[in-house]
Amino acid sequence: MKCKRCATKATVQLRSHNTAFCKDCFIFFFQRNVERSIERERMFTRDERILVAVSGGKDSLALWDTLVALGHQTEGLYLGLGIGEYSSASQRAVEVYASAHDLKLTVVRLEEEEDGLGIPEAAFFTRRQPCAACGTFKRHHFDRAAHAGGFAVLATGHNLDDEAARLLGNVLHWQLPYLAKQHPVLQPTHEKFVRKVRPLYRTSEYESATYAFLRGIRYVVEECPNSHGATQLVYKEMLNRLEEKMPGAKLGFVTDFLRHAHPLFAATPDGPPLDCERCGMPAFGELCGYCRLVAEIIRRRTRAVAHS
Ligand code: Q46
Ligand code: ZN
Repeated sequence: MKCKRCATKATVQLRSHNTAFCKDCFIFFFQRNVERSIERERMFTRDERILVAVSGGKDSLALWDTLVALGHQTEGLYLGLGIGEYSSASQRAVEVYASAHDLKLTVVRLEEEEDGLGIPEAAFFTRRQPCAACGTFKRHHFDRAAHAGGFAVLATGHNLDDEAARLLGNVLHWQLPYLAKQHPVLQPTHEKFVRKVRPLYRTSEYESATYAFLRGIRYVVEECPNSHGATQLVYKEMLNRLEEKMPGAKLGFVTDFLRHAHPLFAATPDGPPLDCERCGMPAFGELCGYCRLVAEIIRRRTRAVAHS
C-alpha cells in the first residue's frame, strides 16, 4: 500500500479515514488534524497561554508534542494521584519528556498537598469508586493551577474513543445535563475558571498511540489499575466492535452529535455563585465540591483512627 500523500511505501493504515501514510506524512496528517480541530472549534489562538494536563500516557503527551510543533505557548501540569507504581512511572515519563524538550512542567502531588490524601485513601475512607474521587480531585487541581498561573486555556488529552464512549454512556442513560456539557470546548462559567478544551476529540486512541510511537515519545503504556472494570471500557469495547464492521463509525457518532444534536441540549449553565470558604475557588455552597469531599475523608479517617 502506498502513502496517500507522497506515494512512498505506507507504514500506517487508517481504515476509519480510508487512507494510509508513511511515517512523516502520518505525523503531518496527525498534527494538521489537531490544528483543524483547534481552528474549527475556535479553541485558542497563538497569543494565548495553554496549560496542558499531562498524565504520562500517550494521548496527553502526543497532545503536548503537537501543540509545541504547531507553535503554541504551552506549559505542562502533572497531577500525581498517589496510585503506587503507576503514579511513579507516569511522573517519570512526563518529567523525561519535559526535560528532553526543554518545556516548563509543574508537578502537583496529592500526597504532598495540605490534606496529604492520594486517590487510594480517598476511595478507602469514602467507600466510593476511586474514579469518582479522582474526577473531583483532578477538576479542582487543574482549575486551581490554571487560574493561579494566569492561563487562558486548559487542554486535556481526551481522544475520540473517550468522547465516543462518554457519548454512548450519556445517551444510554439520557443524561441531559451531561449531554449539554459534552463539547470539545467549555467556556468558563466563573472568573476563576478558564476555557477547557479537548483538541484530540477527532483523533482516535490508535492514532495518538501511533503518533507517540513514531515521534519516539516514551509514554506509560500501563493503564491506571483502577480503570479495569470501569463502565467506560465496556462502551469502548462495543464501539470497537462497531468500528470493525463500520470504519469511521466513532468519528461520525461524535461529530454528527456535535453538529446536529448538541445544540438541542446545550444550555448556558449558571456558574457557581460563591467562593469556597476553605480554598477560595468557585462554589455552590459554603464549600466547593473538592473541599466537601476532603472534609468527609478527613472526618472518616479521624473516626477510623479513634476506633483503632
Ligand atoms: S486515573 Fe483516576 Fe482514571 Fe485511575 S482513578 Fe480512575 S479516573 S482510572 S482516567
Ligand atoms: Zn474549596
